[in-house]
Amino acid sequence: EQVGVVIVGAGPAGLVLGNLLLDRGVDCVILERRARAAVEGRARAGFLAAHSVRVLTDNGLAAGLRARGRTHATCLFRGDRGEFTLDYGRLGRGEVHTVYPQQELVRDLVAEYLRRGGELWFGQEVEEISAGRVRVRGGQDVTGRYVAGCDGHRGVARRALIAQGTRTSRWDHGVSWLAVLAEAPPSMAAVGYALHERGFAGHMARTASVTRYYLQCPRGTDPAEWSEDRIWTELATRMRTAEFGPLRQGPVLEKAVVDLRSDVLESPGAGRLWLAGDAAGLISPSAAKGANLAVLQAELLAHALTEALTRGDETGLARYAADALPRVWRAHEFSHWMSGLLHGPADDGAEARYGRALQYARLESLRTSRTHQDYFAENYTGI
Ligand code: FAS
Repeated sequence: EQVGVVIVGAGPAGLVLGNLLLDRGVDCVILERRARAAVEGRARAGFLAAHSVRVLTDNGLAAGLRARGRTHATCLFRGDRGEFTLDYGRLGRGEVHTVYPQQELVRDLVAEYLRRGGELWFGQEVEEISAGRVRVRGGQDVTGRYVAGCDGHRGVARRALIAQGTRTSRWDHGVSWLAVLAEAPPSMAAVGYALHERGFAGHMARTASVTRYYLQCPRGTDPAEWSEDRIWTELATRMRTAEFGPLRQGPVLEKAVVDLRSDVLESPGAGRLWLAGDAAGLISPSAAKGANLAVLQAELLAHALTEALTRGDETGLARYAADALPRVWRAHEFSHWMSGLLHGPADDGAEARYGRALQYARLESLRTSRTHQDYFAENYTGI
């Protein structure tokens, strides 16, 4: 029989959407290709924006992050002219981040969705989506009045919408990051961004005993080229530990290469297929926005689908793009600016020298201009 909404994907977008729909009395089912343990164990994002915390709190989904999340309100920048700290919680709109690992949030959202009586089928890979019908590999078709594609950037839903003629806008930042997860306490109380002629290095707490580090690396880098020793040595160089003190080291739990690319679908849905999260567009992790945009879009889409299914009013769906895209593009613009701040040119020569001078001019402006610091804080934590 037909449900109200078939949701493809149990990541932040699909799970927030499913919980909000159940809360509004809309029947839905979530189809997730991975096993529950895999979904709940995948370490990715870690910084929740104030808006995301508000959405989760207002919808009874914030018990875990309230109990175990930690507010974060400072970031520091290191360059060849020293370091400075921005207490962004006292700048701009005074908003802070909540540090809460994405896999913990996903675990909370799965538990709450099931507690609310939601149907969530793990190990069900969707092969095809057409006009409200979803074909599951080796299983039966599931039909819904609407389908919500929350299956990430390489998902079926995105391909289905592009096949219907939706165009993408895309940007390749030309930079890759070696994303490292270390079993080591944070080395500093702030988010650390280090600019260095050898490339960017980043430090982001995840929990009291696990820290994420990033190292800018050439496109096409194989993570296997980076031994633990080489990782810590390079981080020490770029983080200028000789000048600012040592990093707290520990075993590397995970290392992966992330190519910094961004794209946005010009329309995140049409007819009976509507997308949210990475399926609707990918944003580079430079400014830690991806999971936060997923929550933003899930809330907007939950409202629009509820109106359509309970009152037959599709105005919200027709407005979804107009409501979501200005905020999505604001996040992309800031993330793009941030990428230009963090990453200097790899090669040398007149253009590279010009690019590096711009990079340091941005840093100097952020260090000295209170107006720029307010702008930074508002966009860094805002969505
Ligand atoms: P997801 O990719 O999380 O979820 C999609 C789900 O759909 C998956 O569970 C997948 O198994 C399932 N699926 C896919 N195809 C399917 C099919 N055919 N059938 C059924 N199920 C299917 N964002 C931040 O905000 N802050 C950060 O600090 C941050 N750091 C990051 C660090 C790294 C290394 C990476 C890779 C990303 C980071 N991100 C960060 C971005 C990241 O968190 C994403 O934006 C976020 O997971 C998006 O959530 P979803 O749109 O739900 O997609």
